[in-house]
Amino acid sequence: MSSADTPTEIQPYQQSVVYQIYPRSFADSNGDGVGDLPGITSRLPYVAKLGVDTIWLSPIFASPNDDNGYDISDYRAIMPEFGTMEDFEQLLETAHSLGLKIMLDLVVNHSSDEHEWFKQARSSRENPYRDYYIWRDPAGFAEDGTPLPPNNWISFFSPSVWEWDEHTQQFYLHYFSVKQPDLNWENPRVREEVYDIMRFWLDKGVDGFRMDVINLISKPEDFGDDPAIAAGSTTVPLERIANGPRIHEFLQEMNREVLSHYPGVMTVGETPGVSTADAALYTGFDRHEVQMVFQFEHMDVDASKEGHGRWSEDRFSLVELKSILSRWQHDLQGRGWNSLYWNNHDQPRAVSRFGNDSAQYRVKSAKLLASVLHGMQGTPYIYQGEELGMTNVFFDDIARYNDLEIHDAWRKYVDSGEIDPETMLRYISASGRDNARTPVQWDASAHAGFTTGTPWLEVNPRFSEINAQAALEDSDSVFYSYRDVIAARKAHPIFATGAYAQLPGTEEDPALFAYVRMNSEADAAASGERALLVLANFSDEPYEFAAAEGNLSSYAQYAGLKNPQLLLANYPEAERTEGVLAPWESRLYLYSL
Ligand code: TEU
Ligand code: CA
Repeated sequence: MSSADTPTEIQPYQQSVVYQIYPRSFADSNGDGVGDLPGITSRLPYVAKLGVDTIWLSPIFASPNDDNGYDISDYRAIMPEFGTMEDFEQLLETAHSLGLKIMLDLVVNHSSDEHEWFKQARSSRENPYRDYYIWRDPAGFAEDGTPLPPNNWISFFSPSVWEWDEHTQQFYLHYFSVKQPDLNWENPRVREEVYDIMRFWLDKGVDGFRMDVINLISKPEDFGDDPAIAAGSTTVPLERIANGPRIHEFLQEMNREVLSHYPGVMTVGETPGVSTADAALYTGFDRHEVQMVFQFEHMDVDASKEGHGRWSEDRFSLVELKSILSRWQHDLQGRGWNSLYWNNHDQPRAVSRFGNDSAQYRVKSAKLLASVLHGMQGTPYIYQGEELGMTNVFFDDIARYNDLEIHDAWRKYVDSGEIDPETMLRYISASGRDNARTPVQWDASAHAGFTTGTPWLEVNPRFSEINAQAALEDSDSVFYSYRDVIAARKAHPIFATGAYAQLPGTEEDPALFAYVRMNSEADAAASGERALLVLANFSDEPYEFAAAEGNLSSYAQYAGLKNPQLLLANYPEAERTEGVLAPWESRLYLYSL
């Protein structure tokens, strides 16, 4: 970006809005109960109607589906359940004809254990592919001869990050499941393989990549035991494994070797355990790494206080949420670029988590969340069904869940007696990943119109009320509010340029989220837009607020902001009260020159 006295040059990715599709759950075209590529293609006009310009497809590649495609066995092949390469080419062509770009999911921290590389690697210590993965000798042997893992680190999906390979008598490293061995990025041949895969897809015409846990690819130098785990912690030692010593070198190399040769390509790295200072390095405008990262701090606001990771049903604190998001806005302003998201395929549903999914407030609070997120600086990511206000689900039996993380947590906490089954089922319903993965609700027919067969994961029972057909027929639906906020972003450059600040004095307010986006003189002169004001009442009670009409006269620093134009509101004019924000009411004002 630029200095204060010249107008900001806005890059296309900074005005993009991305829609994430989880192919397994989006639309099934052939009745086998599993979403597929032709299903996606048939629904592209729906996505285009929303007004987004880019789609991120969660993995579509050959995979044994231990982690639903995040365990890839062939990076150049389409998962047979999803269709063929021709189906993909058709999808890409249709998307492009509708003005939609396609980003693929690049999952290269690990492969599947069924990838040919790993089959070779585990066949003998001398195999040329051995060094594609990370192998270690045991720390020793127990009295009964059991090999002891090289360290005590806990993985995301199973007790240890180490799995013993009987045949070659060494452990291999896996930060995720035992079927997701970590690739060895120290090996230049591995990096070349990855760059070749990227070129393969870019040459086919894809428009970008979302890079799975990309900040875990550079492994730490110190593989010593983790003291917190030794003292009883049961969570992944993220500080040790994230942002390793060669990470920036690797990303700059990837950029030099591949990305820089494809102008206009979009990139976002998924990066658990990044601070804003790290993010400024990953996304810094002059650093040539990635355009943006998915940070996780706001996903941790409602983490378990008992040390059970995500497994809890505690509500978040708005004060804490505001402080996190505001820090990210502030720290990346002019230095790097934010991604903005409330949910994805790994998170519970936004309206259930941050809003109120009761019949009374579901629609209002879903619309509020759209305005609050899209009003910030960054590139917004909408997760399929979010635009319908889809909600969390409750299944009364662990067997009805699919996600390996949920089943792993069940073994870890319920089978061990630490959490009782009823409580754990509530925790899963509040925070488990399958909340995001129930099929998209297209209409009120059987299985919500997702499939004519039996869906691989049950449909959320609220589908007769919450579905795309009903939303499209209702001009007051969540869908049209998303369409409006997306259109507003595209129409008004200030969404990209304005500097963010919470409205002074509201930081500690437990119900009100209020912020201003202020253009520099140069950006105001160039666009005619001076400021945005976003007001949102995150509560079931009315909120009295003098500035509710966009009247900021009591703030000296905003004295010049006059005659606000109400750009977005989630209550109709007849239901708006002066000086009061109704429950879950949000307003977004624009101040022009
Ligand atoms: O997620 C990585 C990650 O850090 C988490 O959000 C994680 O999945 C888990 O939910 C932590 O509790 C990425 C993918 O988005 C996820 O679907 C995969 O399972 C994971 O990597 C492994 O590829
Ligand atoms: Ca199918």
